[in-house]
Amino acid sequence: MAQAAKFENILYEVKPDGLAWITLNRPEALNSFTGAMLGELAQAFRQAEQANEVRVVVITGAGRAFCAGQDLRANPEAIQDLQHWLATTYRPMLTALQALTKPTIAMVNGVAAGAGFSLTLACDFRVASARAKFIPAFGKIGLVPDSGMSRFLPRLIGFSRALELLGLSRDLTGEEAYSWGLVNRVCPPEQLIEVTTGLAGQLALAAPLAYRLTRELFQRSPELDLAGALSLEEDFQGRAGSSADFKEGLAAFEEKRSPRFSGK
Ligand code: LHQ
Repeated sequence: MAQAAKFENILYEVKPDGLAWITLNRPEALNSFTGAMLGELAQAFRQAEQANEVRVVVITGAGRAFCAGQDLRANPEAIQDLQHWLATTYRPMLTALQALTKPTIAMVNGVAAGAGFSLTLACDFRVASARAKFIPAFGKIGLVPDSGMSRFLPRLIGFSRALELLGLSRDLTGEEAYSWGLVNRVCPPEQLIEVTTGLAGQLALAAPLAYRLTRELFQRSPELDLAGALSLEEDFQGRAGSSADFKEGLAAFEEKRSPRFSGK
């Protein structure tokens, strides 16, 4: 059953196919973040995590933009004390997003600037319209990357390219972002929903526990030496191997059919 929760700055809708669609909904300000919107996003991520029927979460923007980063007018306190603002508004939002055990996709329909660019990086996957633009923005106003960008971007595209983007305040089109390995899919704007839904549909069929543990292995391995990485793999494989999904995977193999994973 499709359901809609009440928010003022975002739209939240769960479709019958198990996709939760979260739409940043301030198109008149290019969906730039306000404190209220960041609070609603954190709440929506927690809601999606708790809802059993949600298999995949898609984040996008209403109108022509994905998100223009921090609203530079709406919250004067954000500009006065950036450290406090980041810690009390962006951090809870990003923590709730990272705590999602379900796959997350940023469907980048237009410009993604500053913290809006960062939000796309904090998602597991990025699907970009050819009309999308990734705009670092921070350097142009004398700021450093925030909202997780310093962690995510160099891991995705390497130190040198990340520093080129931020150091030169260089924008990337959707096509360039694809050729740099920053986005997983790029497509004409009119195919964006179809391509995103196709990817989400495939992810919804993946074994949820194995997906979650695989993501954590990749997140933690850069900080581990080989012995540490092997230990973590052994631990997680032990957990995956004692799951109902592993039994189902083996049964499906024997019966020459597609598996139906429950996440248990
Ligand atoms: C906006 C915004 C916006 C308000 C467009 N705010 N209205 C964290 C913590 C604390 C403080 C600071 O920051 C951070 C993290 C960050 O995110 S820093 C980066 C903040 N973002 C930016 O610097 C981007 C500013 N925006 C732009 O450079 C352009 O608007 C872009 C390149 C995104 C889009 O350009 P256009 O397609 O030419 O659109 P536009 O500039 O005409 O914008 C349309 C409207 O949206 C316009 O309003 P208006 O009333 O004049 O029609 C803009 O003022 C408004 N808007 N971004 N961030």
